[in-house]
Amino acid sequence: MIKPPLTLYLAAPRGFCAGVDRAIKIVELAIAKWGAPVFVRHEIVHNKFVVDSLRDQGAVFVEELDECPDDRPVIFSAHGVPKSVPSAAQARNMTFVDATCPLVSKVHIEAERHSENGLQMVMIGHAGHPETVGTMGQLPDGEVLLVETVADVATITPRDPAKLAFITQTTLSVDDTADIVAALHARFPAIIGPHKEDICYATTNRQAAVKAIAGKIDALLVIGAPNSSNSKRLVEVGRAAGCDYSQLIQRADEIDWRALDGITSVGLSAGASAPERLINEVIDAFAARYDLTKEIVETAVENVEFKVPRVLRVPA
Ligand code: 10E
Ligand code: SF4
Repeated sequence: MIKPPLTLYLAAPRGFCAGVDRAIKIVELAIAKWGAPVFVRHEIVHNKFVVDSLRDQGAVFVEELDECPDDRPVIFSAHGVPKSVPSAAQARNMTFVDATCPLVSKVHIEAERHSENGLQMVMIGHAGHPETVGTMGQLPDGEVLLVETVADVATITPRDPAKLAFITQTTLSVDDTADIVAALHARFPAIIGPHKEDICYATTNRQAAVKAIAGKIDALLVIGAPNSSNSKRLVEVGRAAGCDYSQLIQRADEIDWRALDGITSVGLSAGASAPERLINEVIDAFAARYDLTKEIVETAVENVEFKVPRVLRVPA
């Protein structure tokens, strides 16, 4: 069979970020240290394949702390938890390890600092997402006003418009967030916040890499889970940058080959929680059907690494 030619543009960076890498290591090291079962509150990262593989190693995934016994260790997911969660674990004398990404913890600390300075917070984020729930839960109810869109900015009613600060979820669209931040500054000139927003390096870099390929491709495939905020944003960025056929897939068997009929170039990226083996699986699936030329489009080099908590470090 003669295979049709196809160029596969591989966005770089893509896939695992330092916070995901650390969170997975935390679960593995906790199982090695304490044995199975180790409980994990919420999916450690939003990826079924990561979760399944840790479950095979002895992790038990639950949504709430109430579902964990007092006498087994529990890990909090990389997305962060409201303050009430570690407090409840402490009250029950549980062993717990917080796998919240340090870049999410940084936002928690920002919120607390502003609140101590008498400012009410505005959070730009997605309602109900565990990171937003965790970050808002650093402060008492009512202290954080959530905005999801530019239109929401007009609807919030702060206690004192002169005493406001904003924070953001780390995985938002860089461009959409810039618009929301501009609307906040326009309505509340005294609002203070980070230099731009709190979107992390990994989110920013993956979106920039997708933008760099979107103009050259007939289709974009992003590997990631339907509940992965940063992965979904990559699909939106691809569409906004001109690639109309931008799709989120969990793995190779979700590729709609009929929709790709007649195309000659495809872009491939992966969310921060998608393992590289799923990326390789997709590349192999293309290689089986096409005479493939691979081009890596690298827009940034990442060398961020986060240490695991001291309790899990092997003594030297
Ligand atoms: O849904 P998200 O993108 O927030 O999470 P994820 O598990 O897909 O990727 C890792 C990102 C985290 C932990 C949030 N900063
Ligand atoms: Fe941390 Fe960013 Fe990865 Fe979230 S996406 S875990 S904030 S590095």
